[in-house]
Amino acid sequence: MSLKGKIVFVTGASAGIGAATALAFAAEGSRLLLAARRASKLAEVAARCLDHGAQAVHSIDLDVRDHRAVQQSIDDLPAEWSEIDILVNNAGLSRGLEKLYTGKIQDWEEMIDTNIKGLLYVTRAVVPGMVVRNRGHVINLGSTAGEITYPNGAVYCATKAAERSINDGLRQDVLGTHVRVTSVDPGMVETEFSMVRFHGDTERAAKVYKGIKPLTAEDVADVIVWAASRPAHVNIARVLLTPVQQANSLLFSRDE
Ligand code: NDP
Ligand code: 8X3
Repeated sequence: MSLKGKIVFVTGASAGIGAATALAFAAEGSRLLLAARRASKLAEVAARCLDHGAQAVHSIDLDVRDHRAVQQSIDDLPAEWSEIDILVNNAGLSRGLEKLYTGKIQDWEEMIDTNIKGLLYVTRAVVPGMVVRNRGHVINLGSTAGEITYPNGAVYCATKAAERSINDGLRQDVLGTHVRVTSVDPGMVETEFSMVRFHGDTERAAKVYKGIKPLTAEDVADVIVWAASRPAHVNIARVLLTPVQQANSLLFSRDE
């Protein structure tokens, strides 16, 4: 299926997987609707998308945790941007890596509000239009963390397990329409993710990837574009991808 001219809405497009996904769709000649909180980073990605071949780019300064702002920004879209073809529900984060009984409630709330509630708010605002038009594709970012919970990560893993349920539930709820629903579930990807998790502790973040060649954001973007470009009658339900040195969220083979 050609992605040329399709309107692709990517949340969390200012960095990492979201930015790489925007660039990958740009190279297909799509029209990019980009959202994140850091407007200056988003502007840089928008400019690069145009250089990469995007037909057009429209950026929205948006915090997905604010459900009124999410609905308003979809309602306020200029007419030429309102018929979203593909939604990439990518905005997300982890905060902290510690035992549940010592975890910080603020960290939990940020993860739950962003990864679960934010994803729901954006889905709720965008999917009704897809159902009315009887076409569209929602691609959610899951994780190996949603499959197998790892120590000290219970709340982040729970948010990704929730993503999995929401992904499967939405696919059932749009049955009878031509809307497609996919979860792309990566293992370890080197992005700003660990820096955000450890609140800017670069040394701790670097240790996560020690002795491993992690996935790149581009590897994940590649899978997202692949899922979106299958023929219209094909729905990819879920793709699980890891670095070759990772078997699942618990088992790694690190170089000495
Ligand atoms: P990054 O930290 O590099 O990027 C996260 C993106 O999400 C940023 O663009 C950030 O933008 C945006 N974001 C965070 N909070 C909000 C918010 N409240 N509203 C709007 N945008 C927000 O991480 P990744 O690219 O690695 O992560 C992207 C997704 O992939 C996440 O859902 C993550 O859980 C998932 N994932 C990541 C893996 C990894 O190992 N890196 C593996 C498996 C899944 P801004 O700060 O400008 O708002
Ligand atoms: C991100 C991958 O293993 O750091 O979802 O949780 S992991």
